[in-house]
Amino acid sequence: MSLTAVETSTPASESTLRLVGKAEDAVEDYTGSGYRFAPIEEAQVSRAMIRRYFNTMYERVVSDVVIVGAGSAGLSCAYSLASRRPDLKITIIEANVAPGGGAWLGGQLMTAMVIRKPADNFLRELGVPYEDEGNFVVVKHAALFTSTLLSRVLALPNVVLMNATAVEDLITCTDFEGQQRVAGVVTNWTLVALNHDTQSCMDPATITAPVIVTATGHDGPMGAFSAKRLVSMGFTKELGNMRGLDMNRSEPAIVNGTREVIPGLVMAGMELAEHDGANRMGPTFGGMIGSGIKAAHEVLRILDA
Ligand code: 48N
Repeated sequence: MSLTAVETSTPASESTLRLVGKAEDAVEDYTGSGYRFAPIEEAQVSRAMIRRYFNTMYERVVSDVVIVGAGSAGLSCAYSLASRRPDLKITIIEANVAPGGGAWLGGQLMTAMVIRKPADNFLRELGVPYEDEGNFVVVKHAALFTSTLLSRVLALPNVVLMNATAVEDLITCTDFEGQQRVAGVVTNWTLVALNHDTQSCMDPATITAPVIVTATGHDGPMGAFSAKRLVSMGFTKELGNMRGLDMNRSEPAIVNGTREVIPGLVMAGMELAEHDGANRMGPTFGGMIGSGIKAAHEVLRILDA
């Protein structure tokens, strides 16, 4: 095996010249103990991550659309928007390390996911198999829907997902007509956002965009984040507070109610139930899909106005 020095791309004083092999030394041999990887330097791994992450962060401080919350509503919105408008720079901010929100399970930790018609159309668009039960369909495991949706969203070149990142506040401004509007989000890494009372000030960063979609859900450590912030900022008098479970009332109310709640801010999914005081629907997800798609239409209405 010919050995060549691999120099990390740092000044000679810091570089760690190490003798490693070359890519052609990699061997995929499962027959015995002959499997060999191409050589690598630790610095190459760190630099591969750092360069991409911070280049993306730098580039997306001005986005066309920011979507807060990568649950079923936020991801349905992201897919509908990004797949139809490849020209739009869409940045998804998700507080959890794992995106997907509450859509990894059906209900009461059971795995099958119920989706009422006509939201099954979206499953066919994504290529998610299901069992047809007449008025509704069942995806055998919620993770099959959510992982397929997530992979389709992340495969779109104009979408960036910043997970483990929290929206800590909304950016507001006064537009030319003298109207207050939302103009972006204030962000921090979630572990920082959850620890503000353990350190002195750990300031955030910002991402500005002409339209923000907020789909932060109704539960979890930051559920209904923007709805609550609109109240504390005085944009909204009080929270409507989500009502009891009524599947037949809640799903159309949330889909049809998805809208620009204040200039520049479109609200979707279960966060809207908290904002409007709509009923909850429990373990059926067609309303989240429909609300996400409606939010995408709202974004295009605003951007194309
Ligand atoms: O899945 P969720 O919680 O929210 P939705 O609206 O996409 O879907 C709701 C749905 O799962 C239900 O609740 C079902 C239908 N049940 C209804 C019922 O009656 O019980 O996703 C919200 C996402 C989560 O991943 C959060 O981590 C994230 O939003 N999030 C945030 N991300 C960034 N910054 C924040 N401040 C923030 N707050 C929440």
